[in-house]
Amino acid sequence: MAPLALLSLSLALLPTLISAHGHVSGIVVDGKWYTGWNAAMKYQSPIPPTAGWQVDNLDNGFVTPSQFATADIICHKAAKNGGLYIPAKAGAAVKFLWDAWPVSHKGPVIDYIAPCPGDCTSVDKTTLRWTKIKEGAWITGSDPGTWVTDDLVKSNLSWTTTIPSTLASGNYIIRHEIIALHAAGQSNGAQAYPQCINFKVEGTGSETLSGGVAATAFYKATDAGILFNLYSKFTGYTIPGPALKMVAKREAAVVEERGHAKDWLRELEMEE
Ligand SMILES: [Cu+2]
Repeated sequence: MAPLALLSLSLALLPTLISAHGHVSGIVVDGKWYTGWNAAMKYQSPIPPTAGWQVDNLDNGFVTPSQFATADIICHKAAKNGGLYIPAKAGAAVKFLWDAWPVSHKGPVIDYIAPCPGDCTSVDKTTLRWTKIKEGAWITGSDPGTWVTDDLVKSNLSWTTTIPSTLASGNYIIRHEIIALHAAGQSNGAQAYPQCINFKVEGTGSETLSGGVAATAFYKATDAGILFNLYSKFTGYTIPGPALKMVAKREAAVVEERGHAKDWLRELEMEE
């Protein structure tokens, strides 16, 4: 009866897998792979240290608008500091690899960075002040239209951001976040999935990113980009959160040969 028992076990697991939202389980910098976090690691003893912050989301859950002013919005639910760092040069491309993402969960993808005053492996997350370095959301169409999350899914569940090249050497956390809008037409329906990862940045720049914003002040339940009906006719979308910060000398729109891509992707570009 063993094969049958196994079969029914896999059938029991199936709905969980289908509805899984995923985690950033890996990060690639300079062709090297680093472990992010996967909630299943919680069951390992001892829990292995990772550059990705530990998140207590075995339910693959999310942070709701009613929790946007609480500490859970900082690095996801009951997040604990990651114990390792990913070494990266200022200006390096950082690729976040999700282990799952449902295509129905369309919405913005946003990256923030915060310096750690000292050690990111022990910093009090509520003291972190974040600067938005990349954002993307609506591409074209409506009801529901095409979104950067569709590209994320098509790119083998990956998303790439760039560490500002002007950044001073030091310890930083990148907060990479997807906000799913499939239920955002009703109040408290948007779903935030923030993921934090520690980086040890090495560079020749002097930018120290003062003037960042606390994550608990990023979003309000009634923001145009939070309370938003994906299943309606619309011609635009306002990405929530603080403005994309100009860390470098120039901020450029990255348009990438897409007809209506103005709002698709904005990223800092450096002038050498
Ligand atoms: Cu879901």
